[in-house]
Amino acid sequence: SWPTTASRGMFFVFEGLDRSGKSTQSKLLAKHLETVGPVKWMCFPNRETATGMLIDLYLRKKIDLPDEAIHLLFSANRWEASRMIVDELGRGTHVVCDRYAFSGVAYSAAKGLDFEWCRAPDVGLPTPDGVFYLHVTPSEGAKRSAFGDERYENTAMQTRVREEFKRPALKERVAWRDVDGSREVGVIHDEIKATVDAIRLAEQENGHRPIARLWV
Ligand code: FDM
Ligand code: MG
Repeated sequence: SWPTTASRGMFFVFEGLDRSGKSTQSKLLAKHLETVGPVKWMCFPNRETATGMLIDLYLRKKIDLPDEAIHLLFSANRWEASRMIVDELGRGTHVVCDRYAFSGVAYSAAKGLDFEWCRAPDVGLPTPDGVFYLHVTPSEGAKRSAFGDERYENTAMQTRVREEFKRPALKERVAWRDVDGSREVGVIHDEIKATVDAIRLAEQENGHRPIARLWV
């Protein structure tokens, strides 16, 4: 595990398909946590970094890359931020993240890459204290705004990704919670807020566990 101080920030991740509400809910949680202390909101891919610029070109279909190569770039994009995440948590800042390694594995495995091969490069990243998987039924998803024209934004791909997100190996030693994302924004937020506050209280009472490494 990573070295940490006695009191550290908590690390929460939002996962799900495109248009599942991750962005809205992660920002609402960040706002809620700001009432108790400093918060850092982040998203993956971070398109601003060196690897992120290539990822952005790939997603906007300006460049092509082999499935293996883009998979490793997505993972590298997280490793670029890993030290910063650990440092922020160590400083007592809560970190809220829109997508993480779980999207990395689910989207690449959905393209046909071997699941364990996909998981390997992300093994050892900082583990979240809670993952909220927002799920919406395909019919609810269809009611939401139309897909954009980035790569992966089509029904066939989303259907395959949904199946990959069900794999138990994705959730091994991970505090994973399925959240019904078909409900009203405020209802979903209240449920997540209650869970997060319970996790924070338990940590305060039992002492903070060190930040574990993902899938180790
Ligand atoms: N995506 C995202 C991946 O394929 N692998 C990853 O590791 C991550 C973090 O990139 F289709 C996909 C998921 C999505 C696309 O993400 C861009 P946003 O959240 O829609 O910007
Ligand atoms: Mg998208």
